Amino acid sequence: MEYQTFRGADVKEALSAVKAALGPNAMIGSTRFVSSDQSSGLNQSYVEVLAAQPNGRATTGPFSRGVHQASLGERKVARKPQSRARRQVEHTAKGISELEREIGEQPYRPRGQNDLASLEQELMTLKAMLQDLHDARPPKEQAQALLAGLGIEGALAKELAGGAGRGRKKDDSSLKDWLRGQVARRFSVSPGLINAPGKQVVACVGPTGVGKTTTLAKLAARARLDLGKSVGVISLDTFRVGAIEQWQRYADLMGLQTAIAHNPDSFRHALQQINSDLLLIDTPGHVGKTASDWPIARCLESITGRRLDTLLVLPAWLRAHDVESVTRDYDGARPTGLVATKLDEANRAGGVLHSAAVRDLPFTYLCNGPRVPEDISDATHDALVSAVFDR
Ligand SMILES: Nc1nc2c(ncn2[C@@H]2O[C@H](COP(=O)(O)OP(=O)(O)OP(=O)(O)O)[C@@H](O)[C@H]2O)c(=O)[nH]1
Ligand SMILES: [Mg+2]
Repeated sequence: MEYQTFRGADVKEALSAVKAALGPNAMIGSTRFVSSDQSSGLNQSYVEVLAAQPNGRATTGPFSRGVHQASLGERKVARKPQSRARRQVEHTAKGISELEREIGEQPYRPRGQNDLASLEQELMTLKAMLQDLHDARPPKEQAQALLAGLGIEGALAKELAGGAGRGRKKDDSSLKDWLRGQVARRFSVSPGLINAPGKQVVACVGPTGVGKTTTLAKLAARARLDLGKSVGVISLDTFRVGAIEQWQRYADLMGLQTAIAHNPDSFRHALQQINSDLLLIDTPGHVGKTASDWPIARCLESITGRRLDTLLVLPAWLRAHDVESVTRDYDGARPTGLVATKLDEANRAGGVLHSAAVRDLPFTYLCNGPRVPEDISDATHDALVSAVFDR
């Protein structure tokens, strides 16, 4: 099918030009709103429509360059606006009458009178076209598009969206509800980790600056103030400036036993010194690529006789691909659970689900701010689904 180009001040005007040249059954290949470079001092914007005859034969239009221009009011179109223009392209594959029906209800306003209203009308038309295209996609693709908007991608998105086509056709809102159920079923949670009876050790591992120390301080405060437990901290972070002083301040405020360990030997020594109900292990973010670069795994291995939970801490704004590779980087620490931090800073929080997917780890805590101890909550299924979907 050979397409010709038609231009007008707005969609309606361009379609009139199409109709005049190709007749009422013309097929529309695409419409686009073209906004040309204002610094050139030439005309700023117009609508361009590519159209062809339904039988596929091109006709010779009334304009020698093959571009059909409606009057465009008093405005002149730059000769080569495409080279510098910003474009919004919409492929429609629609008949002209269908398009005209869509915009028919809206009153025509000449561009010069009310540019803003006219622009709004065009945007509404484009939006309606996009929605049509979205609705015409198979349900599985629609579900994957919704998941992509939440930061859930690739194989995980495919897996969660599988089965979206079964049963009655779903609109966007019921498809979203269905996906919430999928996420709740697919991922496990382990809320109330520090509420367990008996002696317990919780270590936080993860990249630099993700919120390990802050999360542990929140847990220390909860255990001390809400549960009345004795709490000790061993910090393996001799790397970051101020790390030791930071724990000393928390220790003074909350009455914690603290120790610093520089290597596996001093760690074992500290383990014998601290006999609290809950022992927290803080680690530096820096991670070497080999086990010998990173003695923390050996430290954690020396913990016996107490339940050990090693939590991989990841910020909720991390993208899926990075989440997966960071999760693999921390295999050496043998994480048993996940903490998603910085939910308050994330536009999309679905990326962290990729960590649980690659290593089948449960979510334990969700952190949505830096305040100690307020900004932490147990990772229940409801809280996890809401963190991912209700942003
Ligand atoms: N907005 C927001 N900030 C957070 C959150 N958790 C921690 N922070 C802030 O993030 C910064 C880094 O937090 P830390 O707890 O020191 O991070 P870390 O992982 O221990 O960092 P390193 O020890 O340097 O590896 C601090 O300014 C915290 O206040 C959170 O959930 N939301
Ligand atoms: Mg730290």
